[in-house]
Amino acid sequence: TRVKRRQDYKPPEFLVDQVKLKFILDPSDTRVLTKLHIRFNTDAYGNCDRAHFHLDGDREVIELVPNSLKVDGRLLEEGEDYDLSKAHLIVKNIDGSGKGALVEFQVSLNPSKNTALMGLYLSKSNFFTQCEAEGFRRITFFPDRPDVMSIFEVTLVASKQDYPVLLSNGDCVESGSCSDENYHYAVYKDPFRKPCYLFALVAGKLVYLEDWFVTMSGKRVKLCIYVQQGNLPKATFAMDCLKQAMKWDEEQYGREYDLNTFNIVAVDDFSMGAMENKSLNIFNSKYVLANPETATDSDFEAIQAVVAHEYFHNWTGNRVTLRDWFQLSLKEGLTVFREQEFSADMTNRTVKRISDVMRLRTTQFPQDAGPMAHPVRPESYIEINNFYTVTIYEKGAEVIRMLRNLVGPEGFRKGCDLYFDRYDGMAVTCDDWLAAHQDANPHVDLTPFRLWYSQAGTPQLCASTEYDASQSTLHLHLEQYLPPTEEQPVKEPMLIPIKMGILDRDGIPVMVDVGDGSAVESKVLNMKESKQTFSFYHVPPGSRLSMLRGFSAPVRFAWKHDQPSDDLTFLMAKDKDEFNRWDAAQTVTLRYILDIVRRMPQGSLNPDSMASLEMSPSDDVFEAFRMTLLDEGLEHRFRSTMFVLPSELFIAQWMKPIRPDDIHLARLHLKRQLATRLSSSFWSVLQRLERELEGEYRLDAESRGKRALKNICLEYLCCSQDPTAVSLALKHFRKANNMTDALACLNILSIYGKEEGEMALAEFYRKWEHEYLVLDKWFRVQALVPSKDTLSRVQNLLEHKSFDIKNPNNVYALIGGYALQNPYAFHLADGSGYKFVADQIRKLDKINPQVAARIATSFTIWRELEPNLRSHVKEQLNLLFSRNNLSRDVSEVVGKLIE
Ligand code: B3K
Ligand code: ZN
Repeated sequence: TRVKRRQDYKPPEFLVDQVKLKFILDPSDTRVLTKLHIRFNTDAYGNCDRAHFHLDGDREVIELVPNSLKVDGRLLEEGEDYDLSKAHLIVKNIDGSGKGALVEFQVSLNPSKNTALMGLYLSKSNFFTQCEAEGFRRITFFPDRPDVMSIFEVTLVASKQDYPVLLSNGDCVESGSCSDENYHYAVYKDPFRKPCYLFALVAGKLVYLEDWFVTMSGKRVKLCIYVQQGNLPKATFAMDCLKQAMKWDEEQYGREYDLNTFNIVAVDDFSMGAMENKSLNIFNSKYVLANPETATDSDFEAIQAVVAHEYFHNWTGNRVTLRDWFQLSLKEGLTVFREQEFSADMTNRTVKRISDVMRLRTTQFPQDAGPMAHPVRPESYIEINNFYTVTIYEKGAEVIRMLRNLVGPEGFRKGCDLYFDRYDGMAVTCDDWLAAHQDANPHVDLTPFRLWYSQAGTPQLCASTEYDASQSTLHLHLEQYLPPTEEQPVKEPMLIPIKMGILDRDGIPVMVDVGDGSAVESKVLNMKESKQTFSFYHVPPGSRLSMLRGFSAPVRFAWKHDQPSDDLTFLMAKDKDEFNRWDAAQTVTLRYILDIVRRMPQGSLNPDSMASLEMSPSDDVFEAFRMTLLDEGLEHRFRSTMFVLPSELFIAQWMKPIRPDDIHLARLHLKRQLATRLSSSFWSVLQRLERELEGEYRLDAESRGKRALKNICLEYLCCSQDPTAVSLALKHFRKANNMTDALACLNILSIYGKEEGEMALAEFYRKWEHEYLVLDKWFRVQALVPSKDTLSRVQNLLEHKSFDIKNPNNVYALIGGYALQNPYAFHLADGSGYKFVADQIRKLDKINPQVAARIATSFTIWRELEPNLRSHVKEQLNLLFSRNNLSRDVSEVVGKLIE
C-alpha cells in the first residue's frame, strides 16, 4: 500500500555517518559522485551477519551510471550484488556487525528538465536545490529519511564563467581552478550532523550583500544575502531582519548561531516560501527583496516573519530534528510560534495576533472541518508534501501557545532549555518535546494536553450563564464538542484553556473570584470535561463576560443564546483585552451578515437589489464603529483592523448549506451601510491622515498604521459608490510614492471603479512591466475582483506574455488568487469556475505536482455547498480522479475530497 503510517515506524537499518558528494554541474547532464560511510544500526537491531542496504532514489529523475557502484572498492554486479527498482537501489549483503562499509557510485541527472522544483533544478540559468521533504532522492541514492543524520562534505565543480558563485552548507574549506582552466571548484564542510533534507547547493551568477553579527559569546558571524545582479539594494531590509532575529533568539531562548557564516539566497522559481537548509537558506525572492516602491507594508512584515522563521529553524528543526515526517509540527508549529512572538515584539502584538487568528479561522478551520482534516501529528499520509498545511503550521503554533500558557513563561523556557539540551543532534518526536516540558514542570500534569496532538477537528465551545442575584454569583456553563472525523469517529474532551474576564455595567473590570482566594482581572479556566460549570463570586448585577481573551485556544466559541448586540458593542468599546474588542466587532458583523443570508431565500439577493434591502444593523453598532474610527487613543493600525469584516470563508463556516453569492452580497451590503452611515467620519479621518502622511515615505510602525487606516477609509468610501472618492483613489494611485498606497488604490479601483480600474491596471503594468515580483501583485489584484466576469479575465491573463505557468508565484497569484481567495468569482452557478480550475490542476500536475495539489485544496468545502454547486464540483472531481497518471500529490488530495 502507498499509505505510510506513524505506527509503522522502524529505526533505519543502516546509518550513514559521512556523506561525500562531488557535483559536476551541467544544465542537462549533471554528475553526482557519491561516497557513503555506512554502518549497520546495531543499537537498534543488534549484530547480524549480513543485511541489505536500501537507498531511496527517484529513478524517473536520476540514473545510476553503469559500472560505478562499489562497496569497499569492489565493483558490484546488478542482480548479483544489487537491485534497482522504480524508487530504490538495494545493495545486498553488507556487513551487519557494525564495523562499517564504504559505498560509492555515480548518478547522472538533467536539472533543465526539472519543473517540479524538487531536487536539483535551474532558475534563470542558476542551479538551486530543494530537498525537504523527499527531494534528496532526486539528486542521488540515499536513505532519504530525517532520522539518518550525517556529516556532509560537498565538492562543486562548474564552469567559471557561467557559475562564478558556488555554495553549499557549512564553511568553504578549499576552492580553486580545475586542471581545465574553464572550470573551478569549491569544497564545503558542514561540521554538524544533519538529515539529507537540509542539504543544499547553489551555483550561478549572483551578487551578495555582506554584513556581520557578533553572537552573545563574542563570535563574529558573516552574513550574506545572494541575489541577482541589480537587486542588492532590495536586500538590506531582509539583512536587518536577520540580525534582529539572531539577537532575539539569544535573548528569548538563549540560542546562539553555531557556524561562521549564514547565507540566504533568493530565487524566483520556488514552490513555497523559503527553506531552512543548514547555513544556506534558500528563499522565494518575494520574501527577500523589498523597497518601498516595489513592496507593500505587508510585504515588509512577511519578509521579517519568514527571515526569522527560517533562522529560528537552526535550533528548532536543524540542531534538533525530526524522527519521521509525522512529527513535522514539532519543528513547524514551534517555529511558527517563535516567529509569531518575534513579530509581535517587533511590531504590534495585538495586530499580529489578530492577523494570525484571522488566518487560522479563514484557512485552518475549514480544513479541520472537511475531508482534509488531520491531527497536528498525523497518523498517515500518502504524499508528505501535502502535509505542509495550516493545521501543521498554524494550529501547531496554537498548541505551543497553549502549552506555554499552561506552564507559564518561565516554565516554558525551562522546558525549552531542557529540550535543546537533551536532544541536541538528535532526531526526535512530539512526545519527546512534551516529555521535556513535563520534566521541567513536574507540578503541571500535561497528560490531558496531549490530545491536541492526536485529535483532528476544531472543538466547539458553547457557553451560557446564570446569575444568582441574591448571592452575587455568576455561573458559567460550558460545553465542548469535537465533531467526529474519518479516522476518529469518537473523540475525547480536550483540555481547553479559556482566558476570560468580567466587566461591570460601566465597563470597569470586576476581579475574577472563583473562590480559591485569588482575585485577578483576567483568569484562565482550564476546561477538561465535556460539560463544566465555573462559578464567579462577588459579581455585580449587569456584568458581562469577556471570553477567550487573546484567542487563548483554537476553538469555535459561541454563546448558547446569542448575545444582544449591545453586549457586543459594549465589549467593542470597553473590553480591556484589545483582541476581544476586535473579536466583538467580528461577531457583531458576522451575526448581522448571517441574519441577512438566513432571512433571504436563496437567489433573492442580487447586486442590483441590494440597495433596496431594508435591513440595517442597529444604531449602536454604527455608533461603536464610529467611536472606534475616531478614537485617537487607539493605534491607527488597530483601528484599521477593526474595519476588516469577517472573510467570506469564515462566514461560510456558520452556514449550511453554503451559498457563496449570498454571503458575498450580504457582506457587501453591510460594508456599504457602514460606508454610507460613517461617510463623514471616514472623510475626516482620511483627510487628516493624508496631511499627516504627506512628504517622504516612512516605514516605521506608526506610518504603516496610518497608511493602513487611510487606505481602509478610502476603500469604504469607494464602496459607498461615492464618485469623489473614486477619483481621489485614482489621484492617489497616480501620485503614490510607495507600493502600499499604489496597490491599495489599484485594488480599490479595480473593484469599485469602472474605467478608472482599467486605466489604473494598464498604467500599473506599463510602469512595472520589468519587475517580476510586482507583476504578481498585478495578476493577483485582477484575480481577486469579486465579479462574475473575473473568470474570463483570469483565462485571458493565462495567455499574457508576463505569465509563466512554470513559475509558482505566478500560479499562486493568478490561479490561486481566483480559486482560493475569491469565492464570489469562483463559485459560478454553471460550474465553469470549477471546470477551469480542474483544467489548470491537470496542466499543473505535469509541471509541478506540489503546486497543483495546493490549488486542488480550493475544493475543500465542496460538500457543504448548496446542491447545484455541489453537483458541479462533484463532476469535476470525478473527472479529475478518473484520470490515470495523476501525481501522488494530486491524487491524494482529490481522493480525500471525493471519498
Ligand atoms: N521547511 C520548509 C518547508 C518545506 C516544504 C516542502 N514541501 C519551509 C519552512 O517551513 O520553513
Ligand atoms: Zn518552517
